[in-house]
Amino acid sequence: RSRAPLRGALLGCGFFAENQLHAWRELEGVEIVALCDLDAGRLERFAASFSFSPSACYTEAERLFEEVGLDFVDIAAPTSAHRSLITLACAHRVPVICQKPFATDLHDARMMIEACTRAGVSLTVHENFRWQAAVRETIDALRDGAIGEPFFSRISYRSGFDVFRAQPYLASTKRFIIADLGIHLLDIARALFGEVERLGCQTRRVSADIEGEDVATMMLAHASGVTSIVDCSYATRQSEDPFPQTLIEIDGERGSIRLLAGFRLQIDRLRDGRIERTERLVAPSAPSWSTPPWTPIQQSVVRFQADWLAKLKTDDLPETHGIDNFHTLALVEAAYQAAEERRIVIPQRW
Ligand code: NAD
Ligand code: 89Y
Repeated sequence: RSRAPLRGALLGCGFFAENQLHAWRELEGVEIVALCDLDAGRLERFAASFSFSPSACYTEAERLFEEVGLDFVDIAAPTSAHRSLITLACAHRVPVICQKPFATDLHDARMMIEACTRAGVSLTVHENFRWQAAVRETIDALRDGAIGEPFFSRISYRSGFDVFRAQPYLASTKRFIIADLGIHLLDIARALFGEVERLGCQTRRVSADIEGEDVATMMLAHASGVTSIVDCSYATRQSEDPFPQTLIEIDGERGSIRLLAGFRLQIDRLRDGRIERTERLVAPSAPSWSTPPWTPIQQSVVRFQADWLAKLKTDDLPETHGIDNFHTLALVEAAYQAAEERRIVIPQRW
């Protein structure tokens, strides 16, 4: 007998929530039964475009939690709203998925993780870049031992794409590219090479029209012995903009991996004294609702959410559970501190 679908609510119905809702609708055994947004107009437009009845729509999360029986909430509201929403979820014993950056600082992060632990509620951070097809193939190639022990990497994201059109709030935030985008690259660095012992960082603001930094270059010393350079820019003008691709280079004792623009995964392996090259396309398959150039991100949302559902069935922790993601957030904090104080910083550990 098939089980009743899990009942979820989407809290925050803005730009990115659309992807999350589309993705839930692609997956079996789950249904978003209620929506919540503080902005009634936005909520109404969102609900209409996804055919929700007005009775499933709430402008106050508290009322939603009181009136709707839920198996989980998916929080796509801004970071500043996360703590109060997670506190409510804990009070109602409802498992949480929460968008990145999940906390405004590490103290906030600790409070939320501890509250969820006390309430016996699972907390998973919606960290999706490591689920992009091309990035996951790169992670798998490294873990399969394709190039032996890695010692150097560059994880790079350079674009001039106008992200402010869909996400205007990014122009007025004091902390921009590391908190918004670098966070994903730092998470990929952790997925590839593990925890970080020391971090240095240089930032710049190139665009005169925004408040925060739009360029950052970080150097990470991983406990595993790998050095990685994590660099990101939204000020890079190129005739062929790779947005939103992350490019990755990894050097290992027995070869090298290159994730190149155009989703080309190139692996050079040392075999019998010679270097042999393989290359394959690791492009994402586009969901029917995808809106290029966002396809790789949109596909990763489906994969992240599918993994969350799968882990629920096996009782395993999703990769980016709260404590795991605390370490990604700690790298973001360390990067800002390193840039501001012009020194190497030791990231906090849980
Ligand atoms: P947005 O401003 O377009 O949407 C956020 C919505 O949340 C707004 O409609 C707002 O009214 C609503 N909201 C605010 N406080 C609320 C509350 N207390 N309860 C209910 N609703 C509330 O923002 P966005 O671009 O959709 O970003 C939302 C989150 O998603 C951010 O944390 C952002 O970093 C993240 N994001 C993630 C990715 C990714 O690839 N993982 C991409 C883009 C954005
Ligand atoms: O908000 C950002 C994210 O998480 O992925 C890309 C993005 O939408 C713009 O930098």
